[in-house]
Amino acid sequence: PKNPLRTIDQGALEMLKVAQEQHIETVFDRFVAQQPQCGFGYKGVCCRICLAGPCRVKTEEGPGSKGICGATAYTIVSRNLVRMIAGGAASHSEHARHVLHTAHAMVEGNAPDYEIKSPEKLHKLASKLGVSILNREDQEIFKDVTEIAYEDFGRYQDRPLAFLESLLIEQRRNKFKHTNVMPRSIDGTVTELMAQTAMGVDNDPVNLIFGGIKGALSDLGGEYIGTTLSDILFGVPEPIVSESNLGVIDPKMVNIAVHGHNPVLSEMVVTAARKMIDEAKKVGAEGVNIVGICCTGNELLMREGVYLATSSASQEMAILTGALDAMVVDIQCIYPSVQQVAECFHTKIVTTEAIMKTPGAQHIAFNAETAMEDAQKLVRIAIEAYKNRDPQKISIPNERHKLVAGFSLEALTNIFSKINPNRPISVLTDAILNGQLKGVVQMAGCNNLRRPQDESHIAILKELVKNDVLVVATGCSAGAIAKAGLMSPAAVDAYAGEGLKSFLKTLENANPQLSTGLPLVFHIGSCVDNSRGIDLVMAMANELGVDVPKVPYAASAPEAMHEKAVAIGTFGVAMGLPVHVGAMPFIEGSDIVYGITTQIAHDVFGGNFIFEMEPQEAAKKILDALEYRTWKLRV
Ligand code: BF8
Ligand code: SF4
Repeated sequence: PKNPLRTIDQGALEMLKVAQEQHIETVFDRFVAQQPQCGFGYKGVCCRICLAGPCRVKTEEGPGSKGICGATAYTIVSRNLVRMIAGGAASHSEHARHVLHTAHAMVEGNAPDYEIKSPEKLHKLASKLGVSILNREDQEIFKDVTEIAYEDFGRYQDRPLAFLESLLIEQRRNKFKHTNVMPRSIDGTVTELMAQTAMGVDNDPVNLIFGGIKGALSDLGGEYIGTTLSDILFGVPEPIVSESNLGVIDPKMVNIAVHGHNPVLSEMVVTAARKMIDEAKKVGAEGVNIVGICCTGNELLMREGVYLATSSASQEMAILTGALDAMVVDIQCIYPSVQQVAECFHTKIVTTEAIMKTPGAQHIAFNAETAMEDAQKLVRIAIEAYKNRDPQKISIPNERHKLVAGFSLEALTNIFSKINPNRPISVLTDAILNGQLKGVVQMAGCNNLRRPQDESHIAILKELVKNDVLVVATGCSAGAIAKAGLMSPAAVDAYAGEGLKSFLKTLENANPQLSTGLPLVFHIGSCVDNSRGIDLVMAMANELGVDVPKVPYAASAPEAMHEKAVAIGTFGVAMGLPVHVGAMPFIEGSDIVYGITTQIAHDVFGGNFIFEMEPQEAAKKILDALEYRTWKLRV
């Protein structure tokens, strides 16, 4: 059938009807058209890393069981997996590098539109990195910090990534040192992995996977650079009220979607839009409405309260409303199809980064030096496009839900400190030890249409909160939850178990300064902000006086899709966490690799993958993993 119900997002469902009526092709059609997907690729046993290939593992035994060079299934599967991790690490780190370039331009005096919004975060980070803060100007301190970050990208001396090291507790630092997976530079590790996995090099699956773990730790280092520097430049998120789903697109306003991941430009677009209301009024609109998609949306939601229009699998739907005047994209998770859909409407797609262009779209190169000017140009493109709207084509779903976001670790710590100022994190760990909470789960990751969009996110979430798990969420998992109206205080009464409910109420009562009730789920940010989750685990391990494998904390990526998600899951395991993944990675072609990721990883790092596609089963397995840890903590 055309467009079967492959989403549970009510806003997206409404727009799918429009797509069908107007015969506009979307990701949901293409998913169907791709079935059945290649069995060799799915199992990870297709190799095309040299021109003798492509080779496939066709038989159990004999010459057909290997590639032309003799590479066996375990070699091919692990090389492919490790290359995905390298791709993820490269992506997150490229994002971080861009934030770093902007920060650096600012301290050099070449980016006048940026400033240090959070000196507190700068001082804290500087101290952790060993940068002196006594009697020094913030600009000078920040300069030293950016230099260390640059070293982290390119260091060749045998010293570990400074940002990563500053994030880790001692036990993890030692573990990574002893297992030889501590990266010394991000760029160096990604390059090394490409070399390690090239034709005729490493074919030992254990050595390859350990290389992958090093790559994943570089990814985490990159994420942490991205998160911390963004916090310094744009502010540390604090609880903030906003709304989500496609109904936030306002027919009376000039609507601009900012889509992708990097806040450096989109932050400026928000500021520019606030100043350009009069220009919008001249074309008959009431103002300029910025809405977010994917992680750029999450970044702006967390810091500015910008509406979150939608998440990855439904990105085309924002254009189908007919009321989106421009979509400004930066990098990652942007479907090439947005331009094709936009051509059916008046919507302008504008790319802004040198490494991300799309045929037919306009490109406005973003420069840190001229950021505000560039941002104004972008807003003006949308204002111009507004004039070309076709009122016949406008149909915006009514779906919009209130939400509370902005839970950085600083914000959480602040909330906990109202109960225990000296040991804030003990508020959380005590609640686990005394049975009020079952533990913490970090829900992360993407949409993957192997199951209906958002279905697994929501099903797993409901099961976890019912069982008194405190859920923190990032990326498109947070998006799914927000769009469904479950990131609101109202959802607490409807879905939380008694323990979680009373925990949240206690926090609320101790925090009368909050202008809103606490939500069912704590939104901790974009995908690079998975590093905030790791920061929280470290704080919990410290508080409990144990290493991470004993902390009742798990991660879940119910609809993992991007290479970045593969990297995140892998560092989660290395960090010592049970990591549920609801979309099978391409490793089933090798029992050995499957065993390494589920068993050996556990023996060495104390974390392991849980591959479970069925959401109810997945929730049960996650709860079991938490329960086991809590039980061990108590005995
Ligand atoms: O970095 S969750 S689909 S938008 S990769 Fe992409 Fe996945 Fe969404 Fe954000 Ni993360
Ligand atoms: Fe085939 Fe080996 Fe070349 Fe891969 S590296 S394509 S298995 S010959």
